[in-house]
Amino acid sequence: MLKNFNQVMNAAQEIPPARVAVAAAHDDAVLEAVRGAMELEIATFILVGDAAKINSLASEMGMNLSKIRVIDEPDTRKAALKAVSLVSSGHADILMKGLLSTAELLRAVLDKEVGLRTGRLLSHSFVIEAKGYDRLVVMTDCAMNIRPDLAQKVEILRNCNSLMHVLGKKPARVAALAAVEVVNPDMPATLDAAALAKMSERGQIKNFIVDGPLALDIAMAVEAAAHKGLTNSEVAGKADLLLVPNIEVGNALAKAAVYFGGCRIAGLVLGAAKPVVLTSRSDTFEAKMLSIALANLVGNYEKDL
Ligand code: COD
Repeated sequence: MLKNFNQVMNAAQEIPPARVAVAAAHDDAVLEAVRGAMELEIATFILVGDAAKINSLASEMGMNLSKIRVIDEPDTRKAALKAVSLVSSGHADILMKGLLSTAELLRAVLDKEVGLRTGRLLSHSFVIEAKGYDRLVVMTDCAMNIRPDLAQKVEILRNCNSLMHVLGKKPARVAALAAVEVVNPDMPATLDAAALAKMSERGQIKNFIVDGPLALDIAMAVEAAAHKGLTNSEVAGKADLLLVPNIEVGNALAKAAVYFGGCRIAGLVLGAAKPVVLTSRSDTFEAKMLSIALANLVGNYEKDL
């Protein structure tokens, strides 16, 4: 079981390095992550972006680019398509977001010609390391699907299969998040959460134990669950995975974890032909490096499936 990001980094160093194609790589945090990942030998890189900016940033940082292929494409949309095509053509194993918007990168991933579509729904997962917890906690979907319906929430969970396997959480305990623990027709999130819990109970969702609706405190704190009398839930207080109702909740939750909680975070798009490293542009180089390590572990596991 991988209980924290140090264990994730160690595990990633034990498997072959991934070949990563970076879209719009002309960014200092991206280049720091590239340098860090190469030093730890968890990845090699092809950088697509504004080559003049990449070279000048690298020289300011004292970074040696001699072992890295740089493809000059200053236009971010074209850089995204080029990086995606390097992955879909087998020249790279993982796609990584650089200095461009999430929507721009995702549109390239969904491109009908060169994209990484699989016919499945693609979704995003954050993994957070929160102080005081004995496990890494996954949050999904905080960045891609804006307002998923019930069927899409089931797909979003299924996309987490490999990630939860890599983290050693099978079956993973899933809290379908809402604001309360009772079904309230005025709060649509509670209806989906209750349906997902029943689907899980009836075996319609494999590899996960889902309970909901659950508020965040009840999902994460055993004492809070006991206080509210939720002592017979298999998930309350023990959640491994937080399934959020929509992108606003997810985005705020993930950013609160980083900015208020000081958590380390990693982010991936799952369900595509290959894993995609997708963190916010403002995330640290460490978050990007942790995401590369995790993406490599997930990709390495999936190649043997
Ligand atoms: N999985 C698989 N296929 C998809 C998905 C998905 N999640 N989303 C769209 N598609 C396919 C559709 O079936 C269609 O064939 C094509 O892509 C276009 O669909 P649209 O018109 O809905 O797509 P877009 O380009 O308008 O939007 C897709 C985005 C992923 C860009 C959009 O959902 C989006 O902007 N998401 C939020 C991203 C974001 O801003 N995140 C910020 C937080 S960091």
